[in-house]
Amino acid sequence: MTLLSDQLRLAPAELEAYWMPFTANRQFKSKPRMMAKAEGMYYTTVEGQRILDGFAGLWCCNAGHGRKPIVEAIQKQAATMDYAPAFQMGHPLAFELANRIVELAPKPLDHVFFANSGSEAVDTALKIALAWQRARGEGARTRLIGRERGYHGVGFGGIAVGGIPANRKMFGALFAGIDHLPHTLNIKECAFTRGQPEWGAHLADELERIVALHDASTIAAVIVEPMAGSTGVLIPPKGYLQRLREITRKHGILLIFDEVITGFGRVGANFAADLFGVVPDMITFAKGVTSGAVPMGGVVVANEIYQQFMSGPPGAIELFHGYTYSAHPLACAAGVATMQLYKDEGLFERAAKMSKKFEDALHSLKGTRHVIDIRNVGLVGGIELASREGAAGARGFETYLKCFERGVLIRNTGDILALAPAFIVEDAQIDEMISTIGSVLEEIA
Ligand code: PXG
Ligand code: PLP
Repeated sequence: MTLLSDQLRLAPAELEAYWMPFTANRQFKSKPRMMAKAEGMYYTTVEGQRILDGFAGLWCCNAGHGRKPIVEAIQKQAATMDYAPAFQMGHPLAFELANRIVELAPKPLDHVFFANSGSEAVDTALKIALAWQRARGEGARTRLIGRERGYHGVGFGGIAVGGIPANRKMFGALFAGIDHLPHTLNIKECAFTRGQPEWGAHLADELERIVALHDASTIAAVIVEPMAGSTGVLIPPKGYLQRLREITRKHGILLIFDEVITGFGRVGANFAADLFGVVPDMITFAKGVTSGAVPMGGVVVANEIYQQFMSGPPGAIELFHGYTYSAHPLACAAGVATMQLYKDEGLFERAAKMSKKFEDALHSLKGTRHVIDIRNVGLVGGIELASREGAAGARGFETYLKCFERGVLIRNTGDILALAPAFIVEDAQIDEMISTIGSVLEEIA
């Protein structure tokens, strides 16, 4: 059998069937960017062009591409046991991975619920929050608080607490009882800050206003990304997360950190909770848990939350939630091998070490045409461009396309460029990313 994927180029008609996610389908299909191979820091396109990956795929391949220990673990598991039922059964790798994740998580977060993506992880965390409040006799606490410019995936729960207008407006009334904190980006006050801005901790006090409006007895949880990735790399102001922690604790509200991007070394620590010194009640994760090799996500919860459910008759199911593919054997095999590789190669320490060089390189773009702000933490960088009159996002997308033509993969959200290289990135590769972006920005309108 010959497969479409054996061909170098697909005919236009062969591109139709696949409705691509978060993609300009017609633009792509008129000029496809088709990947064929990935190794280390590089992709190769179907035409054979080498592309330096400045974005770890989509914030996920933290150990680099095609890493042998991960590949071999997946191959071995596929040949040994493809699948085991997730409900009322287990397999040792699931327990092993949960233990490895708990070792990395801040105490007292010590139980792991597995899902298959960040979106499912978020849905799971929100449901656990509601169920936990009810289980402890606080069933009136049904409100959930998110934040403007938050991204929590694309499930109904995630878009309800999320704060991206385009991801919400097409999809009806969402669900009731959601409120949002203001986002923390303020270019006027904080442009070109390296790391955490001094300005903005007071924005956390808006939570007190929301609590006063609805009454604490109706609020179950607050969910935020400690560093907002998708909407353009928004770094938390100094003291901001601490204040959110104080206010949520005072009012019996759970605090959820969505660490789908920031987890597993991306910010140069195990989790952003560690870097910023604030421990939430739950952490959602995905992406880096398998270095992007097999889909997986999940939630790490505080011991107190798990224990609240462990009552009732011993034979009873404690939480009516889970996925066919929770703790899928291939994902668990990839996850355990990924944790081991992170440890063996000291990759989180490497991310921390490289972050200084990365910061200096990023900020060298200050003064380049169109650049109005640069933001960074760990191995995450955001470069904000002035928008073209009446064409928001056009300059960012053109920059992304031109960088790709020149062999560097970055990401744009609107007119903000984002970089998030794998932790194996070398100095010269950082320089190549920055010089490519710089030269494209000097050329385009
Ligand atoms: N929470 C956060 C904080 C995320 O960043 C999700 C949840 C959803 O994960 P899944 O696995 O369902 O996609 C994410 C995902 C981008 C980009 O370009 C960001 C994400 C995904 C794809 C692209 O910023 N974040
Ligand atoms: N839809 C139908 C008809 C199903 O039978 C199932 C699972 O059994 C689902 C959806 C949920 O799928 P998953 O468990 O993979 O999330």
